[in-house]
Amino acid sequence: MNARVDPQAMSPVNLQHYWMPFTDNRRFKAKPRLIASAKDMYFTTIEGKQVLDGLATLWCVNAGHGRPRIVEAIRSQAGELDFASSFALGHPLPFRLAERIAAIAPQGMQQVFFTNSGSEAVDTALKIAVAYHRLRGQGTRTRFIGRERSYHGVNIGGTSVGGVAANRKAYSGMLMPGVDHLRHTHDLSRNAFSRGQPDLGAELADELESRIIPLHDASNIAALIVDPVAASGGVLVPPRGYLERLRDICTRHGILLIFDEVITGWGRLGATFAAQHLGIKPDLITFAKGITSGAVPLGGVLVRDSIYQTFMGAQGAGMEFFHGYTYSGHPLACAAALGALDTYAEENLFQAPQAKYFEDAVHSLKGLPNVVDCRNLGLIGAVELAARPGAVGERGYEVFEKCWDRGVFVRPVGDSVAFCPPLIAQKKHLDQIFGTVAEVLKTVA
Ligand code: PXG
Repeated sequence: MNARVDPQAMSPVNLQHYWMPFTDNRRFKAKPRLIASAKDMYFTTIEGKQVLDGLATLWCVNAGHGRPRIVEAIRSQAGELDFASSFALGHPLPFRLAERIAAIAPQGMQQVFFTNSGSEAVDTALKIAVAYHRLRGQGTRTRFIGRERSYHGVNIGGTSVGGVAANRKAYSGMLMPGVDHLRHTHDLSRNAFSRGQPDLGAELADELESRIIPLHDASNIAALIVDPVAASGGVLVPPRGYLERLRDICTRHGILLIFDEVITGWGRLGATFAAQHLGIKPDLITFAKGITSGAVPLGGVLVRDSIYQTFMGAQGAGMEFFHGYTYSGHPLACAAALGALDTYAEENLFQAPQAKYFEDAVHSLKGLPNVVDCRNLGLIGAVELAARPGAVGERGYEVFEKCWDRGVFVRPVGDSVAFCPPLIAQKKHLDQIFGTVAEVLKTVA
């Protein structure tokens, strides 16, 4: 652990002008936590303190921080070609990257559309779904089904299909029409302390066919979107058989199934995507975060070949899909992604090597004060605490702050505390994370 403190970062930082995203700005600015540098599993704060990254920072630094292949790829690409667009012009990198992704993607999903973020990937997937149905003469299929407590980013489409109430509240009047939601799958009365996928709850999928499809009619529904593990919704692991049932129902009714794999992709569960780990075939997969191990923003949509072929087979000449971002396929992002994929492959990180040790560590928290659930899948997990009466989220936040003070970064999601370490985490890192959380839980009333 070499503390490397940037002298510039040590100079006082004026906190006034930066409006921080998804942050209690007033609380943060009263007690800031500023990172100066990061290497492998550790941050160094501007005070020179080492903090273990127990959340792959924001569920994305899957290869760990400052990994040489990624750093070098970005550095050399910046000197070679800083930017060329992909609008009727091109450069080799996004083609190369798409080829690399296709080689490790699910069979039959060999086409990639690039965006800059998960939010853009989600809105792109929704547009692909509607445009696809229209091209096939099913232009009435414009509705979407999401799920309570699922998170699909912050753009209008993603906020509309998302099911995190706090993210929707202020924008109720501007959300997309024509969206309905399945109920979420969290049920501690039946599934508390499940290791891996809970045994009970597959039947929750049936609501799609028994309630939602009859209400709207399948001929009006474009797609269902779900995150295989609802991560920022509280790490909700899908019951055994649940996603399979959703797949079957969608197939029966011509509804596309979108897996939002922004967090579950890139090795998090022990395969490139959750779809492969769980053996389920979605029609579209959205991804972001881990594709570059967080080093440069990049997202995208992986598309079933038959959907792409529908666009390419459309009548008449001209652009097939009226959609794209200035920075779709940005050279620096593609270079970072190629460096990340090299790192993942060389170190076999997609096998989530410590998943079993992680499971035992998460469940070792059972029995500590206020713990009502421990849950996990692959290298993602959570401990849920009973909420304080009248102060939902406060207990979770206190655990987060006290862990930080003791040199471990984890994320509070309401009164759950989420764990999502970089895939390079070794046993000693997991011992530090869960040892610290256990110590802290004993001090939190
Ligand atoms: N889908 C999923 C499943 C995500 O987790 C997005 C889409 C959006 O990605 P971008 O790159 O646009 O942020 C995400 C992002 C949290 C938290 O509270 C999680 C995310 C973003 C912000 C906060 O844990 N995930």
